[in-house]
Amino acid sequence: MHLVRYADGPGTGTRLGVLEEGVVRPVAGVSGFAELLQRPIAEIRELLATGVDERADASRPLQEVVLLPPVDGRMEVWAAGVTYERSMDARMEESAASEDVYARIYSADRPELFFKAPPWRVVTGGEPIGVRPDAAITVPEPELALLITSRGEVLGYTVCDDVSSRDLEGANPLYLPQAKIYDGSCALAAAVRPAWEVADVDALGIRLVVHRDGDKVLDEQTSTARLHRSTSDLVDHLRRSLTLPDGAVLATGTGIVPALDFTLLPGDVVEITVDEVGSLANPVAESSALAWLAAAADDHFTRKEHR
Ligand code: DO4
Ligand code: MG
Repeated sequence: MHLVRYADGPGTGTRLGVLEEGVVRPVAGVSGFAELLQRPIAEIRELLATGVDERADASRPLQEVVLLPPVDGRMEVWAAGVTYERSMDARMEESAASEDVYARIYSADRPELFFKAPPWRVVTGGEPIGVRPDAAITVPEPELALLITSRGEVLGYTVCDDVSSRDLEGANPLYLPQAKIYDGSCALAAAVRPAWEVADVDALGIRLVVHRDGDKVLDEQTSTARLHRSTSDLVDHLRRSLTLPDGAVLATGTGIVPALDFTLLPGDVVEITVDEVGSLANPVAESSALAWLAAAADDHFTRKEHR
């Protein structure tokens, strides 16, 4: 079972639904994840057990709805960095002048956590991710993402692409916000797998494939077993002195970083799979092609035109 936020017609607003075997059923009276994440997990589970509208005329085949990113309201997307040894090694290589910054954060008690996106800037499967024209090296970062409630409980998991301009951060770590936050830099799979359905979050395979002109130009794998921090520790640090009234998405860092001579190009397609959680596929475009996102925040059905 997955949870999804979706629109099922122009001007109808959004709904929260349960997706099973290609059919979406609405959860009565809930319009998105923000409303859900204000509640304790026990209450959410009760709602999902009793509040799903089972009437045939309320159900929709998956292909008839517009799936939306699983973030809305006052939710925020945050991300952790340098949580895998591979990420530490890659940052040290790309930024020779400040390599000890990365070695120190990898073993420090306090993790690197950075703001990634407000809900309206997030794209989902089928929608373009962006490369900045002023960056020479753009990479996908395939990450397990947690949906956390306002109380810090983990509701479920989804797939995140923390698209990043590698050379900007490599030139100076203080460029991190520009390397990480721009149009098309944050993609989240629409479908959220409830945490209680995932047996062991510490042993999930993650795969990244980049397709270009009919070839696979990148095909790499890792596992959350290599994550150097616990998900509960990351959530705990995020919530220190930070109120999250509608909950948040927290991406847990990448364990796959391509070699330094690799960059994404417009026309590529990035495909990420996290075992038991789901998959995410996005075409790559110049970030200037993502200007429609701001308008799509009010008219969800228009997103269909950009897929
Ligand atoms: O320090 C830069 C960010 C690293 C990151 O995003 C990651 O390790 O996933
Ligand atoms: Mg990352």
